[in-house]
Amino acid sequence: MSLKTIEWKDNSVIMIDQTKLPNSLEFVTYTDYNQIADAIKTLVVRGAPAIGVSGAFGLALAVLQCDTKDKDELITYLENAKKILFQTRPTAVNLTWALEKIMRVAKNASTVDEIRKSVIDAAKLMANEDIQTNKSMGKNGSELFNDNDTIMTHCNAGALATVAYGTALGVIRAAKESGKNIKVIATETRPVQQGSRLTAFELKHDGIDVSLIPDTAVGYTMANGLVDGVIVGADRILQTGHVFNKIGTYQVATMAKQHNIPFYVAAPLSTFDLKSNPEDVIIEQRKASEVTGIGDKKTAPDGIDVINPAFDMTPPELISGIITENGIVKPPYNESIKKLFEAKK
Ligand code: RUB
Repeated sequence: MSLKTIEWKDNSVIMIDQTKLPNSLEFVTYTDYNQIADAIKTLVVRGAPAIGVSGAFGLALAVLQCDTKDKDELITYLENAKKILFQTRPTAVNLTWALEKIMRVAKNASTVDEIRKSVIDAAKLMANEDIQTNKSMGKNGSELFNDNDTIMTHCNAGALATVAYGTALGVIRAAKESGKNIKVIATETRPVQQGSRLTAFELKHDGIDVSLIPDTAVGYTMANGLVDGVIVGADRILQTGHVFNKIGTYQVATMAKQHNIPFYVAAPLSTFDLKSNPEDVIIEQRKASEVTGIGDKKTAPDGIDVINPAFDMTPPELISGIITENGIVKPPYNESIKKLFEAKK
C-alpha cells in the first residue's frame, strides 16, 4: 500500500508532515481549521488533490469548532473558515472545488446537527473517492506505456500529492501492477525539491526503480535516449488544454517535443477549470529564500532580486494526452474536454 497522506480520525485530521521528508516520516494531528490553513500555506501538505481534501477536512473541523445551535450562525462561521482556507494557495483549482462542494452540502442540510454530520461525511467521502479516482486514472493511463519503458516525471504527483496512490505516479504504479517493468526518472524540482525529497522518497519507499536527475539534465537524458515518455500532474487544466503545473513543467514539455517523446498529464476532473482563460489564472509567487539558499545554507548574495513563480503554463500543442478517471483526452482539447464533461452529466 502506498503512503496515506491525509486521514480523518477521531474528529481530527492526521497528515504526513511533508516538510520533514525525506529525513523523517512524521505525522501531525490537527483539530483546528486554522492549523489546516497554516499546513497548506507552509507545504506540510501540498499537491492539488491533497490540498482539496485538506480544505474539505478543514471545514469538517470548523463544524465541530463552532458550538452554536443556530443554523445561520454555523453557516456564517463556515463561510469565514472557507475564506481563510481559500486564501492559502491560489493556483490549484482543486481547493476551490472542494470548498465549494462542502459548502453546498452544508447549505442543503436543514438543522445544525444535520450540517455537522453531512459536512464530516462528505469530507470523508471526498477523501475515499480521491483514492478510487486515482486508481481509475492509473488503469486508464497504464496502457500508454510499454514493458521496459523509462518514464520521466517532474515535481511530485504521487501518493503524497493526493490522499493515496497518486495521479502521475498512480499511472506508473498501475503500469507496474499490470506486470510491466517500468523505471522512473525524477527531476529534483528546484527550488522546493518535491522531486528529490518527495517523489524519490515515495518511489523508493514502495520499491519502484527511480533515478534522480538535476533539473538541468532533462535535455541530456532525453537527447541520449534515456526517456521513453513523460508524465506529470496538474494544478489546473483549462478547457483549451492549457495545463498549469509546477514550475519547470513547461521546460520539460518543450524538451520532450524537441525529442519526439510523448508528454502526458494525469489529473482528476476536479483539476479542470472550464471557466477561466489563461490570463485569469493567478500564478503563486513564493518567497525569495527558497531560491537564495538550500535548507539553511545560503547559495546567493544578500539582497539579490529574485523571481520565484511556483507554477507555469504548458500550452496544449506540447501535450500528447490528458489522463483522467473517465478516460484519456487527446487534441484538439477544446472538443475532447468539452465531450468529457458532457459525458459526465
Ligand atoms: C504540486 C504540483 C504537482 C501537482 C500535482 O506543487 O505542481 O505537480 O499539484 O497534482 P506544490 P496532481 O508542491 O507546490 O503543491 O496530483 O493532480 O497530479
